[in-house]
Amino acid sequence: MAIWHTKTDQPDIVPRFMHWLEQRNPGEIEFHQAVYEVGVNVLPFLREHPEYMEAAIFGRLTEPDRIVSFRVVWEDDQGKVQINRGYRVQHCNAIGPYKGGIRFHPSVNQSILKFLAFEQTFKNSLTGLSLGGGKGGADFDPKGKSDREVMRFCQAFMTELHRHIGADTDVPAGDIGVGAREVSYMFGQYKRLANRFTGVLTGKGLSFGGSEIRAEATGYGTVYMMQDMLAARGESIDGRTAVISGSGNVAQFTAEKLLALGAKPLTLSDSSGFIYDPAGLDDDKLAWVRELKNVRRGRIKEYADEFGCEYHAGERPWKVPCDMAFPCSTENELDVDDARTLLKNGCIGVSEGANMPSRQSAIDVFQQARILFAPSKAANAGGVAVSGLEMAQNSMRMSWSRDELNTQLRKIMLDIHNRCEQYGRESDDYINYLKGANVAGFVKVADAMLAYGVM
Ligand code: NDP
Ligand code: 2IT
Repeated sequence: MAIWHTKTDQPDIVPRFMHWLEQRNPGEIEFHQAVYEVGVNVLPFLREHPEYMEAAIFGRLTEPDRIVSFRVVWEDDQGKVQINRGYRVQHCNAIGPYKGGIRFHPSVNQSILKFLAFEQTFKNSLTGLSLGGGKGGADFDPKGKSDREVMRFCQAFMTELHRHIGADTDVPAGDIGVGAREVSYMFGQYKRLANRFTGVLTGKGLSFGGSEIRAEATGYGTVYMMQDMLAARGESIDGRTAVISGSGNVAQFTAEKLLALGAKPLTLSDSSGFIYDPAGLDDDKLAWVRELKNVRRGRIKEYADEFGCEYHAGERPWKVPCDMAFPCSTENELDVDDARTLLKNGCIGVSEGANMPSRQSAIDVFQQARILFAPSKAANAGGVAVSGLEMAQNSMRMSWSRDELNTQLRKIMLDIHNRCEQYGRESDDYINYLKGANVAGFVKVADAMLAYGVM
């Protein structure tokens, strides 16, 4: 199918574009959703910028530079041969090497990785660093696997992936199911195969090229974004209640930063259910959660048993009354009914730690009610930003201090907030952070693509 073209003055530009995209990428519903979320702002913006339209920049950006898909074969502890499918979506390297996480989860498929890689390109642009967009993963489920099984899987996965990545080509990192353990196994295998010690992955251990603050960065950044949105309305986080979903990397450090700023986190969740602790988490309870999730790899239900609070099996936490909501587990975990419930209960702001956790209909509810809403590509950009700083440190073969990195992260998040404000302020003064993030992220990439000519 030929590349999409239309006249800029057509009123139905968004549905026409989406029709073209859906025909071209049948069945990839998460990818359609992610493109719509950007297109709904960027396509009308093109009316004032026909140079981008004539060069078909947005259409080109919906086609990844390349997708690598490969077989991953490994042996489990019983000696049985297991087969998984691995991918790397190298979406766009217009402004820097492909950069983005690796996800290990049974739901991983091409549509999910295309949506994540597409989002990553705009997110990475927003950080102000020189980072292109990519994403990878496999339909491997680390749950219930022994450390040795995870190690053998990671080594088998990297045995193919290593030929497609490199410190100046494509730099993967963690995502769902991929944390310090998995990054270490993959980095070790890359180093062995390539016989090179380079910054080819981020999120590494501190003794082998990792960066201070990388583990904390996504969660901290998600809270900094909420802090900046509240400040723009002359308000603060101190004393406010927060509902958090997830209990992995992003959720844990969202809770940690909220506590440091005087807020009260009330919930955490995993794919089995959520805990509601009306007394609020504290530093000791959070340390216990860290041990539960990162060392023992147990279920969040155990928190309710340990600290004597409510556990809601098979449910998400959005019905718990709160001032602020932080979805930090996965895509489409917050729907239109959840959004209405949050509003009814007095929620004044949402900052997305996960990627695309709110459905479009939920976003519409938040924006129509004029509450604060920071979309994932702005709110969770702190993680990849500190990955960018890890790459810079690796290139220099030096390390910055924790304080230095936290100061840089804080400034990057404030700059992102301000870029969203610059492009997203509406006639009634409401800051549409989604529009701001989409347009600001697009413009930088689009200008680079225009400069390169037709390719
Ligand atoms: P983790 O693997 O550390 O934690 C994931 C958490 O989400 C777990 O509590 C997990 O529960 C839950 N979860 C995962 N899938 C589902 C599902 N289908 N339904 C319900 N719960 C689910 O991952 P991260 O914390 O790193 O990632 C969380 C989100 O943040 C993802 O959307 C990721 O893309 C995004 N993100 C991560 C960044 C990072 O630096 N790590 C950076 C930017 C965004 P269970 O254990 O039961 O599966
Ligand atoms: O979604 C994301 O931004 C990540 N999983 C982190 C990517 C990175 O390269 O640090």
